[in-house]
Amino acid sequence: NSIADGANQYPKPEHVNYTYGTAGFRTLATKLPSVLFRVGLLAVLRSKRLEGATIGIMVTASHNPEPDNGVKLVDPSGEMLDPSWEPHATTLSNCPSTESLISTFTTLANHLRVDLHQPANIVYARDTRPSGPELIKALETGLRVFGDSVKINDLGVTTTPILHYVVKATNDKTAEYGVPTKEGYNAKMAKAFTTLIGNKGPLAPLYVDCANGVGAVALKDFTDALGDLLPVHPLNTATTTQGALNHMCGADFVKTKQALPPSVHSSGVLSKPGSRACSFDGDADRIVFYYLNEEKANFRLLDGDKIAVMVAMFLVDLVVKAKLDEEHRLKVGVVQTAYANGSSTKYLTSRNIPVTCVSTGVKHLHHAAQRYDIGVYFEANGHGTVLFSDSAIKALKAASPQSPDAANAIKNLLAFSELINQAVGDALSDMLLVEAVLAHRGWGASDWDAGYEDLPNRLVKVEVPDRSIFVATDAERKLTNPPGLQEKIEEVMRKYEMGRSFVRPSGTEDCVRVYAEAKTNSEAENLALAITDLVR
Ligand code: 16G
Ligand code: ZN
Repeated sequence: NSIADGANQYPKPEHVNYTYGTAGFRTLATKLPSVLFRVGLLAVLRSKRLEGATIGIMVTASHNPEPDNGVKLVDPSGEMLDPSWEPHATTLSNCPSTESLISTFTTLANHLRVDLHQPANIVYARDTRPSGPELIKALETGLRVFGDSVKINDLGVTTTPILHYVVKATNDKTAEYGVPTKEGYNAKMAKAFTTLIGNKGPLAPLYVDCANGVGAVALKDFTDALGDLLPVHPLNTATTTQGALNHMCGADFVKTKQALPPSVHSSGVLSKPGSRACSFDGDADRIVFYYLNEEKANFRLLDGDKIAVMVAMFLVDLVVKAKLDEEHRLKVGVVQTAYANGSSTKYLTSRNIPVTCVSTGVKHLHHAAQRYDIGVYFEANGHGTVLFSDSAIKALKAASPQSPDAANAIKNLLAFSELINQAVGDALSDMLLVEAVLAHRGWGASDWDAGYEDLPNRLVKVEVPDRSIFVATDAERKLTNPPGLQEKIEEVMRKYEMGRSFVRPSGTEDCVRVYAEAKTNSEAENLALAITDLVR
């Protein structure tokens, strides 16, 4: 099979313009076969360019509705595709004809100095979407163009974070990171979680909304491996029911609606005092927690900001307890985006925990977190993880603790580094992280929630004729274009107590997003409306 055969089999639809954005390619699944074929070609190029290092390909559209699908590439370190290669993905996907695809591919291979005789290794997976198998076929056609020089590893139906883990573990020649399989990942997490919980278990039951997606499968596999330490009750696990995926459930629903999924509400599981639940998104790389407030049965959201704050505070305490000498006093920092609730940022800074603000999108947070010894990063929407630097791990392993307390703290810090996915945020691993911290603190959901009170906030989606005229700067907190708009926004903002608002073009949808927060609900509402008026 040649590029020509595959390209003819999967022609690019006319009048469609693709962009490899923050979430890779994402659109209606019916528009994607040609893209998948071409992504196969690009993944092989990247692997060959890196002398056969394993590249990952994930077919998913995360929290999007079921008819959508998408694809993104994972680099050998387990991180997102190097941004300098994103334009190559875009270029290949938009070649209008077989001829132009072949010539663009050849030019690209030359320009990138790829030796096509090198081996290539590719691992791929898909979520539970019904369009997945067809798209995987198109992808495999692309991979097969290069014959035996390409070795493939099909993980089947798996979560995004498991794919990232397998890529990272496969490329880790020291084999320290873990066995490069789903089972290896589950065993690694189960061991670390067992170390952390010890005789504190079994914990209180936890209800998990799986968004009717692949998280249900991963959760079942994991709990089978873990045993009874954490009694997990999965909800919304209908992975084969048509139209169920992400419908009225899942992390995105809960965060945007700031409400319980109706299915969780009607199940009544949260009405028992002290109960808590969490929601995964459709590919299980996002998680938010929630519970019902005891007096009023009000819905209370524990989002990515709440997770970041609790986890960072806890890790700082462990570092202090570990009494590593001053030279090794590991610096714990937090990375957020402009969407982080102002109260969370204030809470952290007032406790001397450094906070960095970066642009939206996991890759930006991940890179900023790498600059701390222990970098906690979370988007408010529940994407996030904690990164331990190599030198932090080295210091922990080399430490000679002077007390049982210090020894314990070091043991726990190392166990956290094993429990937490170092490649990308994982709903499952983050769920265990939260549970472990709660168990160590002896906290329930309301104790966790008591740290700070979120400022009331609004997120508005504004459709504009041309969103490309909106250019953001300063980690998307300000606009440089259209001229004069930022000044107007600030003028309005000043009229609201604790008012903060920003406008940015979406990276995933054809719209502009307006975020506003202020001291009261109605002020947040009015501020959002006033800024929306300026944008329209
Ligand atoms: C993508 C990002 C997510 C971000 C969202 C913002 C990844 C894996 N995903 O889904 O982190 O929150 O885009 O969407 O980076 P927006 O640009 O449409 O607001
Ligand atoms: Zn996702």
